[in-house]
Amino acid sequence: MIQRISFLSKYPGRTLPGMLFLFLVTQLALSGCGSTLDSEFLQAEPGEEFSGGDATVFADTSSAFSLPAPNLTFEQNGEFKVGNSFFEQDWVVAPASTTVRDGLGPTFNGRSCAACHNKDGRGKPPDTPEEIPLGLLFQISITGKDAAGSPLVEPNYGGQIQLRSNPGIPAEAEASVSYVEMPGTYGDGTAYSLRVPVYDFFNLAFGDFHPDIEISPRVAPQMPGMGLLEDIPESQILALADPDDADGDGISGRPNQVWDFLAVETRLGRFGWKANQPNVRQQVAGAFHADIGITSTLFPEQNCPSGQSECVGAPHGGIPEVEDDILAFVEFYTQTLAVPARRDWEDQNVLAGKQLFNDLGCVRCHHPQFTTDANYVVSQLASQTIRPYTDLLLHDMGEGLADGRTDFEASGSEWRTPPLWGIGLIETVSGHTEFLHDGRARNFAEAILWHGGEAEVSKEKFRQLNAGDREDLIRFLESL
Ligand code: HEC
Ligand code: HEC
Ligand SMILES: [Ca+2]
Ligand SMILES: [Ca+2]
Ligand SMILES: [Ca+2]
Repeated sequence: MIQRISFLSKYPGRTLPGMLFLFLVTQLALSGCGSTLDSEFLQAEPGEEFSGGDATVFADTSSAFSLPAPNLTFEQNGEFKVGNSFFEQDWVVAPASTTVRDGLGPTFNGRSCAACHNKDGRGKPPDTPEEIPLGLLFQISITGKDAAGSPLVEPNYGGQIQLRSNPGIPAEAEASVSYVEMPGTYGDGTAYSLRVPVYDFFNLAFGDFHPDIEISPRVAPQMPGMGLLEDIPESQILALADPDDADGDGISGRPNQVWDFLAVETRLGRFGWKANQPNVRQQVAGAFHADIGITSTLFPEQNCPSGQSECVGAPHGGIPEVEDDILAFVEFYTQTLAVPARRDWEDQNVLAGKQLFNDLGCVRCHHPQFTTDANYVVSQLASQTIRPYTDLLLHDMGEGLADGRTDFEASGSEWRTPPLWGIGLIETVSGHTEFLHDGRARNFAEAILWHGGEAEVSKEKFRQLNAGDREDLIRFLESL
């Protein structure tokens, strides 16, 4: 039996044209808002090309996301290289002669970190309904939370759908992605089309999904700058939160509060599309566990729901499968990947686009600048002026983008503002421009046009721009 998840089905009784009508009504209501332009950003700020402070690299080739922070010591560069090798190489089925890299699965989504974060870049949904998703995965849960605030796992399938498995072990399901086009027009009459994803799940190996299943499709983000994001002082992030919209600008911004397995308490969430991971260590160990099937001291149990007998009975690759020192190398590697410098930051059109990025209110969520904390495990990343263009907070982005899955404090329509640094190089590194949490946007314009909820006013101002201004704003994004 096929289970289908589509974003159209969230509008009960409404077919596509009815949904378009909804969009139109909102647009009319908002088109009265004007913006007063000031010219604060029409000049380059000193040093603004250094997106990652001292951890910036001037690189614009396909390896632009893969370089270490330039100021690592000789010894640290060695650790980075070891971490890099464990990030790139495939894990193998246990038992194997290469005991340091065995323990893959029994079920998994990718054989290595790099399988999804190829060249440390951005994953994407499959090009055809026949292709098995790789850089796109599905986190799942059922309605409710456990004592730690975590989403409740689906009883037969766990917290994620593993589409791949070792020989003799059933993969949990097959999945296929297709799209329905949803046409729209800019204020100047130019037509565009947005694609609405539709997900089909079939060959479910352990029975139908629980009736209350919530499914969140997510693509693999690019890797640069994770250590710098980890070192943004919590106080600076919380200062940007406005949960009740006290300043009345229509934008709230809430921190996610998530379970930290090492600290054994709730901490500010920073990583992932809903900020459901508190730090790089847990993000990396969680990826080993859920994505590759590799246990660690942080997540020591094989990722096998109890009803999956072949999975439960399969040989493991050691206790744990990834040793603590290797986990630490991959953590260090992830923390110290440099951020590429801006390109064309002094170009007049780019600066005009930057002005628009300010005037349209994009900066209210894509917060331009922070100073990292003076204390950090990698001292070279401390006290840096960085320009990540994120507030690391959750925002309600409207029904159109909603996955309907709660994730700790994040509701079904809330997403973490993604960092925009490096985003202009995704095309060079990863060979595509498929943006947003599930890769549904095919370019920058579509990514902006999908913004709704708290970003509806910003989106609408963008839709009303003339073609030249739209182009300038996109030139700015390309320069990040
Ligand atoms: C099957 C594909 C896949 C594999 C394999 C994988 N990842 Fe990921 N990675 C993702 C997805 C999807 C996300 C977003 C997860 C979320 O939103 O919760 C992600 C998120 C991340 C993030 C957070 C990025 C951010 O912007 O917050 C880091 C860091 C990361 N992965 C590192 C790793 C490491 C290290 C490995 C190997 C141990 C790995 N990943 C393996 C798909 C993958
Ligand atoms: C209310 C907060 C908010 C505002 C205002 C906002 N954004 Fe976003 N932006 C987000 C969030 C949250 C996402 C992720 C949504 C998703 O993936 O479903 C996002 C995603 C994006 C992406 C895709 C990023 C990626 O990694 O795939 C781009 C590009 C972007 N925004 C640009 C803009 C521009 C340009 C503006 C102004 C016209 C703007 N945003 C206004 C919150 C905001
Ligand atoms: Ca394993
Ligand atoms: Ca599973
Ligand atoms: Ca506000």
